[in-house]
Amino acid sequence: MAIPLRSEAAPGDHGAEDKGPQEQDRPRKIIHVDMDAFFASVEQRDFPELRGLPVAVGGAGGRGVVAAASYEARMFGVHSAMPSLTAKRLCPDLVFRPTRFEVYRAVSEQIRAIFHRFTELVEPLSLDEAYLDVTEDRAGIGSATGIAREIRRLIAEETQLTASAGVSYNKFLAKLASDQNKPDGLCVIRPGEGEAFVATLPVRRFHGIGPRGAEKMARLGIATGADLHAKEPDWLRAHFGSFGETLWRAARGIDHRPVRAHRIRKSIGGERTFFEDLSAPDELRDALERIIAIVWDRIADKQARGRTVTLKLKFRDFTLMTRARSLPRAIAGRAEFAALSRALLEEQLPLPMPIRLLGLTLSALDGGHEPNAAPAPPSTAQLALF
Ligand code: TTP
Ligand code: MG
Ligand code: MG
Repeated sequence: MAIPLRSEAAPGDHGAEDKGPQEQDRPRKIIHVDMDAFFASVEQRDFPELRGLPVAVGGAGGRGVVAAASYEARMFGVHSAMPSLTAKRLCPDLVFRPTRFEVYRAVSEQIRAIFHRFTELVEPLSLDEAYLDVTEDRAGIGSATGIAREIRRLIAEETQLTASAGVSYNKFLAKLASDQNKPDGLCVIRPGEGEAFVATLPVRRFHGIGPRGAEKMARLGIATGADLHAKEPDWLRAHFGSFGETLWRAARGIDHRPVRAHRIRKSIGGERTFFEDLSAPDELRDALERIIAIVWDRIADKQARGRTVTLKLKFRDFTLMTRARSLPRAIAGRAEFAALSRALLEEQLPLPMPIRLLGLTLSALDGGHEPNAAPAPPSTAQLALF
């Protein structure tokens, strides 16, 4: 049973079905590695005068957003995705640096090369993190924990940056574990310990539960994994639909998703399911703008180029509609991507019925595939699940 922590597959994600039954019983050893304050740490590494200072990477201007915050900045409450003006108010001495994507990308390649010394089963989730399946101990190190230690040591040695790692028997737990002792931390969740570990955590730490999902849960009296564990499957299904089953398993530390290396990427997209169905044109336009921003960030992150934009609408009655526009050449940039997306929506207005989901995809990608491309991250696109 797949456990993508969301209710709908994102465009470009080609399912997360399990391996055959013979594979399912085999306990896995999974490591999740994630760089600490990634962009900000790279800046502090390359500009020693920034070390020890609160640093934010991103646009400092009126509409800028913090992409990454150094741990010094986080002490003031500054974090990723915060408007830069808010960050500056919280931390007047905050130093802003522009993003240097080429450098982050180069470090990302370095760390992926390190991962591949230990296993071919590497699934990057973004530039700074990946899942590794080290069930087969190719390097003969003796334990997954030993491999994680070695990886952290090599990253420090070869990039002069720190990473945190989580070791466990599935992806869901390994990711929670890598976050547990950040920065520069290691955490191991052994077989039998998953359920108890999850019980203590606030549900907002679960990969796939965005701020709005956490809010909805809070309204329903669910703050921690233990609260979630106490709910019956029927109750979860009634309140969360198909996602309820995923939540039931998450509360028990169960996740059967395999680590997927070498994905062939055919598209990049994102979509959003709304808490309340939308029909007012201005609400739809606002929602579209948010999705444009999310999807364009991903396109920029992957440096993808494509010719086709597809708008996806799911109506209240669950009928699906897609409308696409293609250019004879790759889309030139964000403005053109946004203009095509807006035109696709405007053509559909007024809608025959309120919608529950809106999505955008870029396809007909240059090159067609990217070895080891990151899958559509299960959480960030599906920002608010409910
Ligand atoms: P994260 O791994 O989420 O965060 P981080 O590495 O900055 O900090 P942590 O120590 O908690 O892992 O993201 C990796 C990089 O991706 C981050 O440095 C900047 C970028 N990023 C954005 O550009 N926007 C965002 O909203 C987030 C969350 C990250
Ligand atoms: Mg990180
Ligand atoms: Mg990360």
